[in-house]
Amino acid sequence: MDTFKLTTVEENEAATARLLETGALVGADSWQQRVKNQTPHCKFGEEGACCRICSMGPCRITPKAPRGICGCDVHGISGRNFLRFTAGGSATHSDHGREICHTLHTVKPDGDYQVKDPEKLIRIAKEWGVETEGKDIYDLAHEVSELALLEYGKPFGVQRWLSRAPKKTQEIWHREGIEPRAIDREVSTAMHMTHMGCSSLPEALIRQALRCGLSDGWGGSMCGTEFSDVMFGTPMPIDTEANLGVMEKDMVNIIVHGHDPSLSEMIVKYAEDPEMLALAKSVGAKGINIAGVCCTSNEVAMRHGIPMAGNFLQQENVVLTGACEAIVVDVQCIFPALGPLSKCFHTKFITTSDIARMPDSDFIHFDCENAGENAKQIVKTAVENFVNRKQDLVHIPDIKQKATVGYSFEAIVKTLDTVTNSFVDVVGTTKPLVECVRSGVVRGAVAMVGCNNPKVRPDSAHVELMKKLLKEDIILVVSGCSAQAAAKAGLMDKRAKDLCGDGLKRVCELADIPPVLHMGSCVDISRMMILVAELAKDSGWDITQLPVVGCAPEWMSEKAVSIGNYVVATGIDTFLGVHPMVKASNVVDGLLQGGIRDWVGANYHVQLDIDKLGDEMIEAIEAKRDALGI
Ligand code: CUV
Repeated sequence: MDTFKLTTVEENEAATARLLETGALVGADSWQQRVKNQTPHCKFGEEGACCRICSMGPCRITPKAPRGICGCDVHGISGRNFLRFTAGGSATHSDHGREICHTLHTVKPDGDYQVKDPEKLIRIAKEWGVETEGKDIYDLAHEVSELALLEYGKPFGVQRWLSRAPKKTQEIWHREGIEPRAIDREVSTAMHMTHMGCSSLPEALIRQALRCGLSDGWGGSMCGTEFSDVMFGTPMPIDTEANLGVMEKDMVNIIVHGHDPSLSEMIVKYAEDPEMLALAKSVGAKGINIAGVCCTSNEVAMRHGIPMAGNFLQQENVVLTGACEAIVVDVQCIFPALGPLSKCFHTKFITTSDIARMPDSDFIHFDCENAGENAKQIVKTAVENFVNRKQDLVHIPDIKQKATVGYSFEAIVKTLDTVTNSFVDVVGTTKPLVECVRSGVVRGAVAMVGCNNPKVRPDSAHVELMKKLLKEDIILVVSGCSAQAAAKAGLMDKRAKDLCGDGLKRVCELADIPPVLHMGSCVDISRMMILVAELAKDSGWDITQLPVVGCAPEWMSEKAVSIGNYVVATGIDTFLGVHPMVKASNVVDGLLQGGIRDWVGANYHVQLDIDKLGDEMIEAIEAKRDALGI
């Protein structure tokens, strides 16, 4: 058996440095260079003291100019900026969810998209009061998809998914007036409130930011996750590999990047098509290798074991290997830099969505009505491009790790059932985990999520924090680029259990799990919401009492802020390693880092010193334990 060793951040950096040498040879630009060009950043922007909402400005707030032309002060300006930032993220996740609902509307027994998890569909239908008895499963899918789509614009009432939360949490949302109504309405309201001459009261703006976040996590994202599972299968533990070394020298490499599994599922399917495989052979390749970047990677890794080439700040690296025939993207987190970069190589940069059009790309429109045909054309384009590879530019870093991924909520419960006899005698609940926490074998859990950001040494915060927490018997549930950071490091290899304290190590052995559990993509943070909701119900504790915190140490996107808002609004303290752009306003910053606790029982904690951030999380978890008397 080969010995197990984590991949270090330094090893990743060395691999990147080698790839940048190739980049220099072909005159490629890089994010590393662009960061230098952009530094220092505009302080007004970075701290939220710049208002660009009307054309009397832009107005910038200084001690000498404490108000914008309309008279808005810095608190109103940074509060509005924060709310708009949230609305961008919420809209993005929720629109992804909407696309998934539309895909669900196209399912056919013999179609490109089918119902792979009928049990889940029936469960949701019953939850929503839809008659399921004697109904064809495909008719049911269409009916539920229409109901889900109505959640985006319904004129009355609040989100259906809210009823999954514990009663107490629902009461808090109601009491605070932050129950999300129609998903699109919360985004619209946010845009309306932040228009010139509307809200400038920080409390009102932050309250709407929480509500708009909730419409994402307990609305649009939950649609995205749940209906993806219905069509593509609910993830169960599966083995895969992670890091650039998953690219294959002798094969056609197709990188899928973005978010919506409607596309990546079809690419994966058509890469196995005999006709495509024969075509690959005919151009001299040994086969077709699909690997992923960003959340699309999480989606196909969780369901098919497709390897993960890397996370957000590694997207340029896949092209720099010189061995990427095509990088196929849909929406979100895609660097426009991939256009010009791909032109330095033979790589085809294939955009597929009207939502994400970019210069220097080949646009092959992908829609769920013609999914198979479109996917086949994309795969074919990539395969035919193999002959254009410039062999002297090819360098694939010899660096990868094994990972076990696929811990959906359902998979976690199933895994817990296997150890049930050791702890409790019921199956199908989170009670074994509650007992581990109650007894102190596991001290608590951290949900680590979110992106990379050049403001933090890539992956270092994710990985160092995870290592620190595991030692303290704190289990990690992760998603997004944090999950990929963990997988690349080797923390999803079951052998990583040796990094844990004795308690958590024993749990990993008993349950046969890695100590860091991959729960999926960013929209799948809705899975984490379901997990905490069930933990609260099974333990009898409120969510705010659970020794659980959220953490996004390297976040960068608007989506991350929307997520942060729904996690906090659900009653979970959330720790950030990058400051949201509100520092100019002590009122807004004070609300986020303290004041909102009076509303929802949790708040943000910002700490740029990553080691201290870890200490603070451990303290927060221990304080919750003390309060529970466990
Ligand atoms: Ni949706 S949002 S960089 S891919 S986690 Fe990765 Fe995750 Fe942030 Fe984007």
